[in-house]
Amino acid sequence: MNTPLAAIARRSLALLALAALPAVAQTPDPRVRMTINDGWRYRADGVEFAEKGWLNDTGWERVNLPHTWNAQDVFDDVESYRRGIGWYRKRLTLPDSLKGKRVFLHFEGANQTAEVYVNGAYAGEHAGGYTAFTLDVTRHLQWGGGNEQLIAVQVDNSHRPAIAPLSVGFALYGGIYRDVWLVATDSAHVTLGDHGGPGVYVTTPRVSREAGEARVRGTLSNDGGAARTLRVVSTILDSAGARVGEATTTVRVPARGQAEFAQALPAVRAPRLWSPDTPYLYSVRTDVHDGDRVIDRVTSPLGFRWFRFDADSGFTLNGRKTFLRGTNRHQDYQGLGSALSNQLHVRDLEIIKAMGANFLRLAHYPQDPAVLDAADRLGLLIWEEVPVVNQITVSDAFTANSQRMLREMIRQHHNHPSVVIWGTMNEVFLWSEAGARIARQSDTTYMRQVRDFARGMERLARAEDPARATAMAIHGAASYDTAGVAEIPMVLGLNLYNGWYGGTFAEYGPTLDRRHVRSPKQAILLSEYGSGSELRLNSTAPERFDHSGTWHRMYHESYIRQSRARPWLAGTAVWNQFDFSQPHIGETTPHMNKKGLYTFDRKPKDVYYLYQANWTTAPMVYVASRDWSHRGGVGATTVTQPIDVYTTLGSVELFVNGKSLGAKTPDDVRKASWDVAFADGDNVVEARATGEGQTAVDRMTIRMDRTPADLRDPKTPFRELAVNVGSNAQYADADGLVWLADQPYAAGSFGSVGGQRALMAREVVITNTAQSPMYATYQSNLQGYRVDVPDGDYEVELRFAGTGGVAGTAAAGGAEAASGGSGARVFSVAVNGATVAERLDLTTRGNVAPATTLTVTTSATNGGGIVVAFRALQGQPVLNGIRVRRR
Ligand code: GCB
Repeated sequence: MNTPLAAIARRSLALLALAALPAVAQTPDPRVRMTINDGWRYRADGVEFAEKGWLNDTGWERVNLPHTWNAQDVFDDVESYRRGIGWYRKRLTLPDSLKGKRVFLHFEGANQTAEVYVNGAYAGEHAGGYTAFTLDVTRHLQWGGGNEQLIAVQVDNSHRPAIAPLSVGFALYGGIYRDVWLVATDSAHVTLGDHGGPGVYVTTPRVSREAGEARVRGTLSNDGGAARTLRVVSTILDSAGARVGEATTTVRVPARGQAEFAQALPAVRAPRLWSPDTPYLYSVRTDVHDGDRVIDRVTSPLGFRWFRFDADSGFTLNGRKTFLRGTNRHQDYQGLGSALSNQLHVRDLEIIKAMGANFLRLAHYPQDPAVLDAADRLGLLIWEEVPVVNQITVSDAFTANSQRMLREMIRQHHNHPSVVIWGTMNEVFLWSEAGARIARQSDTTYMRQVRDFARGMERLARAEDPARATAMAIHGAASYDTAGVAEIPMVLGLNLYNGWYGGTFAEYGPTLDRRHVRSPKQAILLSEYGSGSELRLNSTAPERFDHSGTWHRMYHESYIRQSRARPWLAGTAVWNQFDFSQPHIGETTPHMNKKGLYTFDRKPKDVYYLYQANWTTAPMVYVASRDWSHRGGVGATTVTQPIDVYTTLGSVELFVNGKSLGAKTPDDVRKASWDVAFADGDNVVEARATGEGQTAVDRMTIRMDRTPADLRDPKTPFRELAVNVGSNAQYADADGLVWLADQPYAAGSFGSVGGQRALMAREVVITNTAQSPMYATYQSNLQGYRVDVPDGDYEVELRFAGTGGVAGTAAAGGAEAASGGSGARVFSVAVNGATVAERLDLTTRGNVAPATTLTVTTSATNGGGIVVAFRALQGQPVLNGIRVRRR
């Protein structure tokens, strides 16, 4: 026990032993807390005199909080979403009972700057969109005449060089997007103005299986005109609410002043330890007494646990080596943007927990208090970080704001036993100071400035909270080492995308190993890894960047395997649990990052069950084909394609249409695979898993639309064929059609003539279609496309998209696609010799690629099938999709 605290503890009036404590007294909470989320008025853009009572706001939009003005436009707009000012107003009637009390407004989050006015007067402001702030508004309140108050808040999410984040791959949704609280207290109270924090801070300096010691420190404020002598009673309650121990301290608080207190609570014998498996929560109730009256109360969560990060042994919790099985979470949600209800926040954490995770990185910013509460209760260890992402601004203001955010995050979430890591920054060398994406930093001055900034953040985090580890996440750039930045945090987070943005996933393990050698004193955590996937893209020959669910699963299977082989690794965190909005990115679905294990509207992708099979123990089996339940394929009588099954059990047998394909033992990532000969139409697939007296069954129907290998095979009269041109993956569209993977033309079948498979550049946004995944790949510079249908009348649909003003990149298996560079693409199109477009102009500027369809009728005669021919006039011809239907 350190000496000053010991002294304080000795001065405490009472340190009671457990058994002696009477039952907990049910004194009501003297503090008034209520949300004021409902009935706001909102208006976009700046409004003069918006804070004034006389301004008529009846024409403003009615909104309830949480609210963001960007829930939709992050997807609508190609160039940008609205970043600017929004005004909120609310009229609030206070009960007479609050007269004479101190009244505060507590904003859980407003992105990213907020100026608050009460009854026309400026009450305070806050910069930074992810941390809470509390304002004492007592002096602005008006009593009498109905006690109606006007709260007006100007929120602004414009780019500000002095406020992190600067350039990011996620939407900076503007608005008051978390709860707002009204808090009323006695004129003497636990201090509320401490960086938005609770004013009471609980630590557990010594915890073992035998005893858990808790300490409480805090500050009392006295806003009255006379000094007061108050008693602070902190009581440990167990999860059933029974008193376990308590400490009382007398504090004299000067008039209009503050006084600190510190208490050492009696050690809890044989404490129930907190861990992800048994998230046992005590709480500390801190009551402030004035004579017989309890005048204020703050309740803090308390969990007894201890942990350690170590370079060679990874992470240890309560003395046991624990691999951090983790994931990352952004806070946005389809249709809502960042304005989620607490229930949805909690549901996200339940999804993560049900996957078997024990660790969650809140990337890239502090999240809703409901998230931290849920992590405590469900048992998820937390890495929380401030939004210093990609780059810094070299300025005193940026440094001061970043440090303030860090302090706010730590104080606000300090008491949560789930938190083990405070993160200070993410990939800070991804962009240069000037805002250019960089591979290697060459500006040594900037590098030194970043290092100094990082050191400042590190010092602050360690001083604020010596009980937690610090971390930063870095990417592959050498600058972190040359600038001396990588060595700063206690835990080094690596964001590795081998097998997605480049290389193969087999390179992941060796990359980790090199870092372990290079950073022998730091615990290493894989803070991000992931690949993108669209629900309806799948492949029998998956490859990097194809966005197929198949590659997604292979990627994660490989990372699970390689991570497991490195016992020194502290843990891993998937990027990302949920698809999230990423403005300025095209890929397969515009403005979306599709690396989620779940979709944006919270539907599990097949890969989620890979994790569940590996990370949980309850009997489960899952046929990993929900994302590929409608398949297409080429075959003479049946189509043979793989089926993967994940299970926690020791053996699994697969039945297709009632016939057993045999039992298998799942491999090291709990997967068993079969090649299945699918019949035309619906196939019932059932997996039955058994092991240790347990069983689990999963059944689903897979529809197979077979295309005969020979399109003129009379046994299967030709009806329709659709091809996802340029792609190795097939695409099942929402209208019930499967666009097959592309192939080079083979006589009797279909395919491209000439051409190179290519992929839209990442920045290019495909517009004018609901089927963007189909357009993300194409054939470039092709001469033609052939489909050897039998003689007859046909409708031919050709799907095109320009490629934006940027060069496309080669699809993984293909040659480098030459592109029009300027985006110029003009060519003629002929179908069976008839010109259907003389000058098809797909020239596009900027990063926009509108989709276009050309539908024509034609006849196949004399066994010639359908021949589509292209002739370049400017740039190179492209084709993204083709569909041929018999009339
Ligand atoms: C990263 C970033 C993260 C991105 C992710 C990606 O390294 O830290 O913010 O979203 O990569 O998907 O590219």
